[in-house]
Parts: sequence; C-alpha cells; structure tokens
Amino acid sequence: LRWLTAGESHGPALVATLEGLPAGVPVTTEMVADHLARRRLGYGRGARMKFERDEITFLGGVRHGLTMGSPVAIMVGNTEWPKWEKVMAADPVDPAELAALARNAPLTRPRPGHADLAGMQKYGFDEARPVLERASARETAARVALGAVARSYLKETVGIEIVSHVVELGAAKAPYGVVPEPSDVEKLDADPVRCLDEGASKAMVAEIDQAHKDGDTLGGVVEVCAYGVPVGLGSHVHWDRRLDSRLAAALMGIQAIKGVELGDGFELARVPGSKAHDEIVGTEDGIRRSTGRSGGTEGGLSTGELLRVRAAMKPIATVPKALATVDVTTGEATKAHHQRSDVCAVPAAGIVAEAMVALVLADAVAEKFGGDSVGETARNATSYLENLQIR
Ligand code: EPS
Repeated sequence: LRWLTAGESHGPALVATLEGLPAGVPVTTEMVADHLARRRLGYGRGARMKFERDEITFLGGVRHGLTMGSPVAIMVGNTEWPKWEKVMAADPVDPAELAALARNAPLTRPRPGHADLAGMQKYGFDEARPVLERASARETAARVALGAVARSYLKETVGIEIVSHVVELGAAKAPYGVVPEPSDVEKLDADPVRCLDEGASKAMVAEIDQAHKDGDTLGGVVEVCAYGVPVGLGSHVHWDRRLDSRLAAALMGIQAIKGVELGDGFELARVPGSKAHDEIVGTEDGIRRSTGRSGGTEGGLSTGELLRVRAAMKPIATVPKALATVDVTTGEATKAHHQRSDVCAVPAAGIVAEAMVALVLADAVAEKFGGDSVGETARNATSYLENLQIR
C-alpha cells in the first residue's frame, strides 16, 4: 500500500490518497465520518473542535459503497477556510490587503517544542506560519480518514479489529492490565478521556481541569490493541520488514509523540528474562503464549496473539502560560506566540494511533496475502492459516 496526505491546518481542505487496496472493501462517507467524529471527542480540546466540522468528499476509488481497486482519494474540508481565504490563498494576494489582516500578523516568536523554529531555519522563512500550518495536528484528520478505510479492509479480509484507550494522562494512570476489547469501543468513546477505569478517568479529568486553571497543557500515553492479527505479519529477515519497527515508525510519526512501546516495552528492560517473555503452552486452541508481555510480536513477526502497542504524547507545545523564546526579527528575549490551544489532545491521539496501526497492518496484510478482490485476499489468508504446519 502507498498513502499520502496533503493540506494545511487553515487551508481549504486536507486530501488523502491510498493506493493498493483490492476491490470490494466496504467504504462509506458515514464510516469515515464516524471515525473523524471520534477524533474530535475528548475532554480538554479547544474551541475549534466545537465549531469546526469535518466535511468528507470521496474523490475517487469508491463506487456504491465499495472500493474498485483504484486509488482511494478523500477530501476533508476545513469549515474554517472562509476566515483564512486570504491568509492561506494559493495565489498571490495584494500585500497591502494582507498587511491589514490581523490574522496575517507575522509569527516571529517560535513556540518551544513546536516545529516553528527549526522549520523556519530549515526552509528559510522569516515567520512560522508556513511551518505550523503543516506541522499542525489538523493533518491527523486525513490519516484518520484513511485509517477508516484500512480498518474496513482488515475486518473484511482477515477479521482484524482495533481498539485504543488512554492509559496515562498527566500524573493519572489506569491500572495495569486492563485491556479493552472491540466491544468496549462505545463505552470508551462515551468516556470523556477514553479510559476504561472509572476512577482513573475521573483523576484524568481532574488533571486536565487543573492544567486548564494553571494555563498549562498535558500529555499522556495511549495504547492500541489489535485483535485477530494472524501469525506471520512482518518478518525477522530485515530491519525494515519487522512489524514492530513499522508500527514504531508510524506511531512516532504522529505529531507530539515522543515514545513508543511494544507490549510492556521499557518495563521489560527492568525485569529478568524469566519474567520478561511469554512462555509457550499447548492448549485446546493450539500453541499459545501464556502472557502478553511482548505485545504480540517476536523477532519482528506477529505471533498471532493480541497486538498491543503504546505511544507517549508530550504536552501540546502551544502553552497558554507562554514559554521563553526569542523574537527572530529582533533577537530579543520574549514569550512564545499563543492564540488558542487545546489543554490536552491525548484522547484524540488514541484515535489517530488506531488509524496508524490500521494502515501499518493493512500494508502488512496486503504484502502477505495479496489479492485484487476482497474475496481473493480472504481466501489467501484462510488457506495460509489452514495450512500452517505448526499450530
Ligand atoms: C492545532 C491547533 C488547534 C487545533 C488543531 C491542531 O487549531 P487552531 O490553531 O486553529 O486553534 O484545533 O486541531 C484541529 C484543527 C483538528 O482538527 O484536530 C495544532 O497546532 O496542532
């Protein structure tokens, strides 16, 4: 599979294309809209989440609710666009007209932790607008749209289902070992911070309230679980074919993610080998692992057990209590620019992480099972599983 997104935070729209899917994957506007709506949920988001809608248009690849095998192209409109038509116009605008717009004031006080400064330096801009427009997490709406298509493909061909939850937010932590199932999605989406544990959820909400009062922002950790992943996706034979390295790269590629763990990840480095691995046992269901510490990959291959991966999001860099910076036009010490921001976007990051996991798994499934129609891919997968020599 190949996929790309384009579009700026305050441009007319985001666009996303996905190439390499077989024909026959069920895809509807409603399906994509549902996932985009899930991404907008979560306590601690800013004003824009309330007044902006995600307008979805399919531009190619889908007919009467099914993919056709051709590239899928989705447009997600920014309803904010009318306010930014001049500031973000593709064609030149009269400089006098631009200078009169407060919205176009040059952003010369880069925010620590954002792409602002390094982006201006690298691309030769004298203000941060052209950098932050693309660095913005608005772009994740395009990925979630593609993720919705990818997860339909996974469900239809192999039966994979994906669910995520928030396991840490600021100093609040969900109890270890509480792992959601696909049937928990509704309950999770109804929770203000997408956490399964009631007590932890309350503590997380309190963390956000406190950060809001303090003019601060918060990060956290999300966990994505994929059920029904067959043994043998990815490979041990080369670093860039390893499923875990592909998942790590995809999750690290989400804005503000600073750490990724497969299964118990960093904790495994702190315990002896006898407590770090998942022992192999014979059961009525065949050969299984007795625990899930590895997160469902060994040697870069999926094991057929639950896939479990975590991503750590740093607090949003647009901090209301603005941090120290330098005005790049004067060289003088000042405070970073700030207009409006989310206090916390960790619950939304979980939905984005689901999309990234879906896209990585879809790529791995397409590579392993091929097929130009959903039926062909499903037959190839069934035949592979039925013919495993060791089960
Ligand atoms: C974002 C900042 C905010 C968020 C935006 C991501 O936008 P603005 O600067 O316009 O207030 O609302 O997120 C979205 C628009 C979205 O759809 O997620 C940022 O700097 O990353």
